[in-house]
Amino acid sequence: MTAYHPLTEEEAILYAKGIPDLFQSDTKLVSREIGDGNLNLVFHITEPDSGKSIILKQALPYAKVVGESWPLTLDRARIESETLKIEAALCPHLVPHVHLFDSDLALTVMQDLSDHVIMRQGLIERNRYPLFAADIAHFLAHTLYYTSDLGMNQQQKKIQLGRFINPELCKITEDLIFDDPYHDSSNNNIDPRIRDTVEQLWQDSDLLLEVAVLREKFLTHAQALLHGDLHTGSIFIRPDSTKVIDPEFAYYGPMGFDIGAIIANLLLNFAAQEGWSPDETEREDYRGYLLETIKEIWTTFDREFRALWNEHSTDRVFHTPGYQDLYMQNLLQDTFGFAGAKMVRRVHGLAQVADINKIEEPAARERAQRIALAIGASLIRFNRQASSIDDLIDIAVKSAQ
Ligand code: SR1
Ligand code: MG
Repeated sequence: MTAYHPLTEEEAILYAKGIPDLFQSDTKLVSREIGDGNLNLVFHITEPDSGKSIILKQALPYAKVVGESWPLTLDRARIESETLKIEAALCPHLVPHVHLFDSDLALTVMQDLSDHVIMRQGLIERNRYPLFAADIAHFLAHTLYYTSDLGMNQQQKKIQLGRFINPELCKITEDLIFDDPYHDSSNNNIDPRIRDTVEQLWQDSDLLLEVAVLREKFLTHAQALLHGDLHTGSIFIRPDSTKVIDPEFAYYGPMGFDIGAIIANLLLNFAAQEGWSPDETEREDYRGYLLETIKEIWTTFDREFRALWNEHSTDRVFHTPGYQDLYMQNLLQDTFGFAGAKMVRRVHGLAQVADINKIEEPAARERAQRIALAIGASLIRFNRQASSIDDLIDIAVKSAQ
């Protein structure tokens, strides 16, 4: 047993050499720490002789984005590796393969996906991913259905839920998404150019009420095992392949939180096209692609989720006439609300997004921030009236005019 300590690049090589059946004995390995996220170390280990490579991901005992003053449980590494295994059993082609998990070092050894790109960067470069909508809808339908009371034994679900109580990571979400952006919190990072609009949100009682309702759902609605942080930085992508990574925020929560997260991040890129596509035709063309993708995600998810329910749910009461339609409508409404909350937090909260922040021209960046805030706030205000994914598309198009 090795006592926990953050590995150096050299130690990561020694660790990798000790993994049975992975590399040749006495081989030369090269190690690079490439973690660019908010929380963890990520070592990329390659064997130049064979071209083989792996990733060692190690949790730090604090939030890297803030520093050692923000301690953070190492148990999130266990939650991440166990979630990846559940997801792999349900959709093996959509997650990285986990070779092993070392609980002493809070370290997961997994498949190297560097032949893919992080989707946020791919979208910033205005690439298109023809399989993405179907892939992510399949991922959402299968992971959410099969970990819920609809798709698994309800007693087993209660036991499984106990393995995914993730209080510290949930607290981050409760604060950074459902609290800080709605008052003058020191965690916020408000661009002075948009402070007027942000302060208006703090006075918007209709909006604040909806955020309180959404927060309560996040706190209490243990519907399914969520990924918990399903933004476009948690997806590795190629035109022919989608891989969902990083489920360290996994817990039992409301399904719409995951669906809303991915839609929110596509809409953030939609807003950011103000800066990335100076040519109006090109901008509207790419925005059209993003909106079509969102629509396809929801419609495919809805179809697959209902099919799983119709074919596999054995609980008599779940087949009560009208119940499924009501359930899916509630899910759509939650998706609107959580998508809105996920957008607002990325504009002036602690953790923002490159789609917007890397726009160099200040006026274009400001326009993107304002569009993102307008879409996010509208989705939150409107969420309980939503009846079709087209309502979301309308809100996005109107907010960008
Ligand atoms: C302190 S962690 C900040 C954010 O990074 C993660 O990706 C989550 O979205 C979290 O809210
Ligand atoms: Mg992450």
